[in-house]
Amino acid sequence: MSLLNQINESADLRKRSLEELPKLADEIRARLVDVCSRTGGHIGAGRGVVELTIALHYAFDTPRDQLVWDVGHQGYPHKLLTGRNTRMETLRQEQGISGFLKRSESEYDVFGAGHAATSISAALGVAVGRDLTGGDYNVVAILGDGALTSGLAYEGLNNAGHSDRDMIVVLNDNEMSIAPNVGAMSKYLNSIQRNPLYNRVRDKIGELADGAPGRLASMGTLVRKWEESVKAFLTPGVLFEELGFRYFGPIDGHDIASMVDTFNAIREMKGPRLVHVITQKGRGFPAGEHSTGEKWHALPPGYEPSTGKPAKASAATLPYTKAFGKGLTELASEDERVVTITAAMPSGTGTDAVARAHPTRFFDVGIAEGHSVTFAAGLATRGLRPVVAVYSTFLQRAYDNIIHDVAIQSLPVVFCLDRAGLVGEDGETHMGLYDIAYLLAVPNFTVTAPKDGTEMLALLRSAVEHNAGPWSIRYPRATSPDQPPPMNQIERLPYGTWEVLRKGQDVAIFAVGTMVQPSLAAAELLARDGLDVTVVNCRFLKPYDEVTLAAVLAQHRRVLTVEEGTVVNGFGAFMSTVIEAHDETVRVHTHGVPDRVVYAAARQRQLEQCGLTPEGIAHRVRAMLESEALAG
Ligand SMILES: Cc1ncc(C[n+]2csc(CCOP(=O)(O)OP(=O)(O)O)c2C)c(N)n1
Repeated sequence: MSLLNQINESADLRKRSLEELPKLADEIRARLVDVCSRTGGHIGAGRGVVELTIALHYAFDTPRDQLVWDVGHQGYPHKLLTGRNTRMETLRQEQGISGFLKRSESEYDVFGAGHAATSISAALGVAVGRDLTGGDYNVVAILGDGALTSGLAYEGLNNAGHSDRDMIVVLNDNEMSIAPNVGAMSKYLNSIQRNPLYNRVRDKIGELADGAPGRLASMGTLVRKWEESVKAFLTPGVLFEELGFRYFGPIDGHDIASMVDTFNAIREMKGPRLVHVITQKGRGFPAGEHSTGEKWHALPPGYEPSTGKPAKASAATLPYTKAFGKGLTELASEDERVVTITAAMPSGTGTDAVARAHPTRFFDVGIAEGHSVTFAAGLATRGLRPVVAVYSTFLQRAYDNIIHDVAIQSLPVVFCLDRAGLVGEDGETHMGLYDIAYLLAVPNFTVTAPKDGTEMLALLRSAVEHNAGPWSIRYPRATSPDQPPPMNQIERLPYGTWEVLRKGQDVAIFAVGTMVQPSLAAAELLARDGLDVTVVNCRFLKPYDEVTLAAVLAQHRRVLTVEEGTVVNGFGAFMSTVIEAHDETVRVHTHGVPDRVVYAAARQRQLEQCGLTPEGIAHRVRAMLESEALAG
C-alpha cells in the first residue's frame, strides 16, 4: 500500500521509520507529476523540496512548530503531507486547493504567500508574537536563494539576526530563481558550495571526528562536523554569522537522514540559526529536451506525465507576452537607447527574447522590483530609454520608487505591465487589479491600455519616443485578438487620444484595454434590443482625450465605463469626477472588478463572475437604463 495514502497529517509521517522515507519521497514525486499534468502548476519548485519537506515535518512537531514557507509555490509536497492529498486534484481550480499557501486552507499554512521574500519577516513576527504571548514552539522560515535577491529578505535577516530570537531559517539553495539566479549573493552561495578546499577539509575532519569519544560523538555527526570543526577552520557562511545567525551547512537537501539529523540537533538551540540546504530544482524530471529547470518552474496542464513533453500550444493564437517580447526586441534593434529590465521574470515577461538579441542592454536584477524601478530611473538620467517589464502584481512592491524616483523627477521610464487584470489559476496573490488605481494617482504619469497586440506595440513605440515622464502600458494574461505586424510597420499613436469605434446615441461605453472587444460585442447584443450604443476605446487613461470626451458628451446623457481592474479609484472613478465637472447632468456608471478578493478560477470564469463579458456589460447597460426608468 502506498505510504502517502496513509498520511493524513504530519503526525502519521513521524510514526514512520527513517528508512521508509525515501520511498515516500518517490511517491510524492510521482503524485506531483500526475496531478500537475492535469491541473498545471509550479511543479519544479515542489519537486526540488520533496526530501526537505519530509525532513522538516519529521523533525519538527508540526503544526505546533510553525513552518513559514516563502512564495508558497514549492508547497505542494507540504500540502500532500498535511491532509490535502485526496483533494490535490483540485489544485489551482475554482474552490480547490490553492497553488500557494493560504491560512484559510490549513492550520499548517502559517502565513499566506505568493510574492517572494516575505518569509523571514513573517517568521520573525511569529517568533516575537510567540514570546510576547508565552508560547513555546519552533518557528522555521524556508526560502530559496532566489528570494535572497530581494531587499525584503535582508531587512528580515538584519532584524532577526539582531533580535536574538529563537528562530530557524532554512535556505533552499538550488541556484535557480525562475531563471538561473543572478547577483553577488548567488555567487557567494556558489562559492560556499563549490569551494573544493573547504569540501576536502570538511570531509577529512568529518572522518577524524567520527572516531571521537564523549559529548561530541553524541551530537548529530554532521552537526558536529560543521559546528565544532569546520567552522573554526574555514567559516563557510560567514556572512550569515556576521548578521547574527549560527550557520549550518551546506547539507545535501536530498538526503533525508542528514537533514533530520541536523534539524534534530539544532532544534533545541537558542537564537537565530540558518541551515543551508542544497537542492536541485525539479529533481527527477523526465530527461530530455524539456528537462531544463526554467521550463519546468511552472507548466500548463496537458503535458505528458512520462516524458514531460508539453501540450502543443495553438499556433493560431499569440500571447500578449510573446508579441510584446518580439516587438520590444525589434524596437531595441531600431533604437539604441532602449534598455530592458526585468525583476527575475525574463521568460514570464517575454523579455528573454530581448536578452538573446541585445544581451548588453538587458538586465535581470533579481526579485527586486523596487530596485528595478530606481535602477531604471538612474538609466533614464543618462538619456537612455529604460523599459521595465513586470507583472502588474509585482510592481506593487515598487510604489514608492515609482513616485519618488521616477515620477517626481519626470523621468522617461516605460512600464510594461504583463498579467494586468484577472490572472486565473494563480489566484488572489497574483491578481493584476490595482495598477490602474495606483498609477492614475501618480502625477506626470501617462497611463495607457491597448485593445489588442498591434495597439500595444504602437503604444510601446509612442512611450519610448515620449520625453516627458513615465508611461505605463497594461496587457492581460491572454492571447491577443490579432497578430501584430513587425515593429517597423507600426507607427506611434497621437498622444492622449481615444478612438470612437462605434457611434450610437443611447449610451456611450468608455472601454479600457481588454474591455474594448467585449464592449463592442455587448453593443451588438444591445442592438438586438433596439439600443444604439457608442463604444469608445479609451486607450489613454491619463491624459484622457478631452476633445473626444467633449464630443461624446455632447451626444450622450449616459456613460458606462468598463475596465478590467478594481472599480475602486479606477478609470471609472476618475472619469466620473471629470465628467461631473464637465456636465453634471450626464449619468456615469462604473463597471469593473468589484471591491473584493478574487480567488483562483479560470480567467474566463473570473471575467464572467465580474460581469466583464459581452453579456455582463450588456446587462449593466440595461440595468442602468432600468434604474433610470424606475427613478422616473
Ligand atoms: C515579488 C515577486 N516577484 C516575482 C515573483 C515570481 N517568482 C515566483 S517564484 C520565483 C523564483 C523564486 O526563486 P527561489 O526563491 O530560489 O525559489 P525556488 O523557486 O528556486 O524554489 C519568482 C521570481 C514572485 N513570486 N514575487
